[in-house]
Amino acid sequence: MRYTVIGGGVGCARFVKGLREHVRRTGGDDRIDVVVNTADDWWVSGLRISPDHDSLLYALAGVNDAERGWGRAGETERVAAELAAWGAAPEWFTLGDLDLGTHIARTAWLREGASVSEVFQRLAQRWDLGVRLHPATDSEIDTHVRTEDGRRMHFQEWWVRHRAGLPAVGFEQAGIAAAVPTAGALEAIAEADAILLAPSNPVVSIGPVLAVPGMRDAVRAARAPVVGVSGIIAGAVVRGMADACLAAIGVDTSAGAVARHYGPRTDGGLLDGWLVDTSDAAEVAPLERAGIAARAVPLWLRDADSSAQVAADALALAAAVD
Ligand code: GDP
Ligand code: FO1
Ligand code: CA
Repeated sequence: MRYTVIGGGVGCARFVKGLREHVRRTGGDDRIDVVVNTADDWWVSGLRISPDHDSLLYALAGVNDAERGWGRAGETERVAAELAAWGAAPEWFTLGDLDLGTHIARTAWLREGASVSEVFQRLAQRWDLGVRLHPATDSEIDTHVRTEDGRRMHFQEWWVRHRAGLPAVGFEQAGIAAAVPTAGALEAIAEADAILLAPSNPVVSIGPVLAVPGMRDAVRAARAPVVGVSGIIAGAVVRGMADACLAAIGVDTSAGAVARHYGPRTDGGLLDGWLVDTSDAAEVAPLERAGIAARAVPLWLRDADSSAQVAADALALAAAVD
């Protein structure tokens, strides 16, 4: 079987690790592909950083800083201190020494003409990830945030410097109209036996992937059932500031509102099924009435067992709606 996940950074990494664990435990030779958001990517200090990809890469390789959710374990910041001394990096954005190795390698390859897809492949060769990562597109589609007070800034400045504290009125991916899905992403979607939306930030992690021209249509046209996992439990995001993103686009921070935001596949949307946490079981009946098969199961991705179970539950729902 082939499973294709669409997602972003930390939440996607936890879910994909659970899916990988589930596949390992069931002894299958199933294949997992991830279509990864690249709209968080940013040019800083002359280097191209790719937070969602790197969160997935490091987590699947087991070298991530699990507490922060980004960057490497055992990190040092000697170069960052020098960059700060030179005034060559924003003081609110820290690039660790090990992490800088990744950014320098990526930037070098990009400058030699490698595509983002090729960079993904080269970085993945170092570790046995057990999962294939594909950028949604090889084009630069950096998210920019428009704030209520009329400013427009890169997503990283809004998210890290301002901790998503500046009320936003919209998010846009510059240049996305000219972007095309990568061949790897389209193949993974077309050949999947199940397509899973990770419990990622619906606005700035999954939204940009789906906004690449042709991507939504590819998902809707796929033969595979599409099942999503709520990243909101009991009316709150599990971590991060996705609620600030949802508020900016007028979507309530609830498991049901996010599912309706993606929409039922039978009515122009994407979802055949949706998992909500047991604490949100009241959302199931309304979602069923809206044409989205729903199940209430524990959705905390705490460890290998709980994460593998969430993955198993998502696949069980996919089989039920197929
Ligand atoms: P980011 O790009 O690094 O912000 O990570 P993602 O967008 O992939 O995922 C962030 C989302 O994952 C947040 O909105 C969280 O609500 C969600 N999330 C994090 N941990 C968990 C978890 O244990 N269970 C569930 N269901 N969602 C989670
Ligand atoms: N997040 C922070 O809150 N502070 C940082 O200094 C920071 C540095 C950083 C460096 C590389 C990288 O890949 C991610 C980094 N992040 C940092 C996380 C990142 O800004 C966001 O978590 C993601 O873009 C959200 O998806
Ligand atoms: Ca992200």
